[in-house]
This record gives sequence, C-alpha cells and structure tokens, in this order.
Amino acid sequence: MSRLVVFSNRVPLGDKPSGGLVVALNDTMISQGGLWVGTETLESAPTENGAQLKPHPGATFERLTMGLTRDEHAQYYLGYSNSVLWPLFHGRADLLDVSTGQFSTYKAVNRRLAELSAPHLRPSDTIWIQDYHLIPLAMELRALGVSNPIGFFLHIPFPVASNIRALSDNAELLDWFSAYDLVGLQTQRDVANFIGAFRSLGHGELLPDGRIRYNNRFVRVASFPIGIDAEAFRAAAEQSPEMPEITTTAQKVMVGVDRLDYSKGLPHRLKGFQAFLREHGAVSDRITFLQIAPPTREDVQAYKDIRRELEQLSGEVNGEFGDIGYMPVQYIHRSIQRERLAGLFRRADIALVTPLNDGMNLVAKEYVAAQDPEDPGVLILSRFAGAAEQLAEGAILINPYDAASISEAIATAVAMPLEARQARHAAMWDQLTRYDNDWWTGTFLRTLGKAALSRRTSESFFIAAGE
Ligand code: ADQ
Repeated sequence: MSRLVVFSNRVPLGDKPSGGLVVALNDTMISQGGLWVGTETLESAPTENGAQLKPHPGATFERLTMGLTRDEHAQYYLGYSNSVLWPLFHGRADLLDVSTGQFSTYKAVNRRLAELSAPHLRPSDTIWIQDYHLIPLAMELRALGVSNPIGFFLHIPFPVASNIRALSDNAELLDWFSAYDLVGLQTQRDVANFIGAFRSLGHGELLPDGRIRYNNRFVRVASFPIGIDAEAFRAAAEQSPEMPEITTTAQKVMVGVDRLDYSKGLPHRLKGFQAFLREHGAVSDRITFLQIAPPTREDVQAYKDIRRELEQLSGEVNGEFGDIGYMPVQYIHRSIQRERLAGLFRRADIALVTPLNDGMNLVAKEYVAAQDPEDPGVLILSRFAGAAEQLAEGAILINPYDAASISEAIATAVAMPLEARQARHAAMWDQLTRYDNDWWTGTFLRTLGKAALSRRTSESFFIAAGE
C-alpha cells in the first residue's frame, strides 16, 4: 500500500490536536500511519534558516518540521498567507496588506520545504498538500523531479476571478494549481469559481471529462466537503462534564464558537442578537448568548480591529439589555477543550453561526453532532458557510448582512416545536454520518489515484503528438 505523506503549515505536536484541518487529518494519520511534514517557527535561533527537517518522535506516524526564522514567519505566514491570500480568498480585497518581500519569501519558504523534503520521499508515496500556505509546493516538488501523485485541498473558499485580479502576480497562482493532479475544494460554488478563474484569467480549457487543460498540463478539480467524526463527537458530548460557564438565570442558551476572525461575521451576529432583543426581548424567554472567540493572528492589524469592535459591541448590548442577574452576552476570549466544547454544544438550545464567507465551518457540524436526537437544539447558519450546501434542509439559513434576518431566525428557533426540531436534526445527522471524516479522506485519495493515472496517460499522449 502506498504511504501517505501530508504537508500542512502546522503539524500536530501536542497530544490534543486543535483546528479543523489538523483534527480531520490526525485521525487518518493515526489509523493508517505515514509522514506529516510542516513548519515551525524557531524561537532560539531567530536569524538562522532551518538547514534540515527536524524529526518529532512519539506519534504513531512520522513527523518532520522545517524551522522558520522570525522574519520568514512575518513575511510568509503573517504576511503573504494571512494578509494577502486569506483576505483575498475570503472576498476581502479591501483588507489586502501587501508589502515588499512577502511574495518572494512565500515562494522561497515553499521552495526550501520542497528541497528539504524531497530526499524523504519514496517513489510509491501519495502526497497530499493542505491549504493556502503551501499552494506552490507541488510546482517546486515537480521541478525537483518528483512525479508522485500530488493532491491539494483548499480549506478556505476559492475566490471569484475578479478578486484574483487584485493579486499582482495572479498568473503564477494558476501555474501553482496546475502542477497538481487533483485540487479538492469544499463546495460546488468553489469549483465553479476555480473553473471560471482558469477560463477567464489563463485561457484554460474545460475538457468533457471535467479536467482543465492549461499549458498542456491537466488538473482535475472537484468538491470534497470536509466532514467530522460525528459519532465520536456525539459520544464526547454525552460524556462531557457540566458547563459552569453557562450557569445563568436565562431560560435559553445560544452559543457561538469561532476563532476571532473577520470572516466569521461576529459583529453582524451581535447586531442580529441586538435586533432580536429590541424586537422580541420583552415577549420572549430570556436568552443568554455565549460567544467563545479565542484570538488568532494578533500581530495582523485587521485582527486587532475586529477584537476592539467586538468588545465594544458586547458592552453596548449588555448596557442596553442587562439586568441584575442577567447578562445577555457572555463573551469569552479563550480556547476551551474539545470535550467541554462538545458538552457546551449539547447544552445550548441554539447555535448562531454567521460567517460572511467560510470554506466549510466545522463548528456548525459539531453543534449538530453534539445534540440529543430526542430533544435537539436549532442551528442558525449563514448561507455563506460551505456547510450550508449540505445542511440547508435542517438549519435555518440566514443572510448575516441583514440583522432582521438573524433576529427573525432567533425568534423562530426559540419557538420551534419539538417535532420540527427532531425532523430538522435527523436530516442534518444523515448528512453528517454519510459524509464524515472517513468519507472525506477516502474519497479524496481514491480520486487522486485515478487523476494521477489519467494525467500520465494524457501527458504522454501530448508529448508523443509533439504538442
Ligand atoms: P477554521 O476557520 O478554523 O477552519 P472551523 O471549520 O469552524 O473554522 O474549525 C474550527 C475548529 O476549531 C473546530 O473544530 C472548532 O471546534 C475548534 N474551535 C474553534 N473555536 C474554539 C475554541 N474557542 N475552543 C476550542 N476549539 C475551538 C478552516 C476553514 C473552515 C473549514 C476548516 C476545515 O476556515 O472553513 O471548515 O478549515 O476545513
């Protein structure tokens, strides 16, 4: 059997992995073994580049990391990855923060990672590269003669062509993607954007079999919505301890859990709750809205701004509607353990998930998985989350830009009868268990195997035909 080699910016080094990508792949690596390669920012030698990969023994699979200097961390990770690609791919070209050196460092880090990893690869390996930090990696590996099947999965949305035009070097982006055998995206919407970008920016040709031909390279693109281990999350929720945080006089608890990121629509969420309290507060049961939002990427200005805005808004809502013994918004600014998170989800009557743009949104899936099927809570979900393609039948879909839409959804959720809640939950549970984490990895890797075979056949045909 072929060995699986995963590349991602971060490799799980502690015992408890966190973050959607790492959680999803960690289970696969534990069950089938393999090699996981990533980066790590060096603390001790800030001016030295890592000259070789560092092994991290102690897991059931092999782990190797490449050290990044402080400067590389600033230019490659905080810079090009998170101040250019992240806002651009989330449709926020207005937040692009381009500065000199980012683009060349981003490419240089990818090149060095390819050079240091190539000697560790075997001819029969299947290579799976993850997310926007490492888009050029396949092209760099190919340049070193690596001809293994190489797949890529993008965890965030794929942007429309007009947004890609905001990248000065957008032609290179298409070159990078075309070095893969298979590009996996979260949704059908992303696949349409990907094909559109190749057609309008790069004169790519869509072949009848669904592949894109671009500069005589062949890349297959398809959607593989990332899943969770729903049964395991449900079991964790059943066994989870009580949640002291939600001891409250309110009769209903509504929850939100997100990294503190501008793509998650957190201010919109609070404005929607504020609209609900203004419209329905007097007649409805008291609701506490518990928002857990640990900070991330705090060195990036846009993240400092969103934190300030959110603190101000929650103070405003509490000032307007708070009472002795009742605080409408509880805003917790830290991470909590997955087991406790599962218990919190199960206890919450409503989840409010309002991203302005999101690849998938695993919190929405985890909330559904954690529910008691006999007495489930209600999911309110933005139509801009990738998860909305799968969960439309069971969730209340909202437009996060419209506070009245959120307010009405909360009112509907509060009043929803048991039977309707059960039926909606059953529809979503069916999707979660059908398209779970094993489905995601298994389907992607099978499709990659076939795509690599057909690429070899087509490319040798074009070489033979002298094209
Ligand atoms: P994220 O943007 O990080 O992921 P999400 O899909 O919601 O968003 O995954 C976050 C993960 O972190 C979830 O498993 C959640 O439980 C956990 N988490 C969040 N806040 C937490 C907290 N306060 N304490 C503990 N755990 C917390 C990116 C993309 C998404 C895509 C995933 C996976 O942006 O669109 O769904 O990758 O592909």
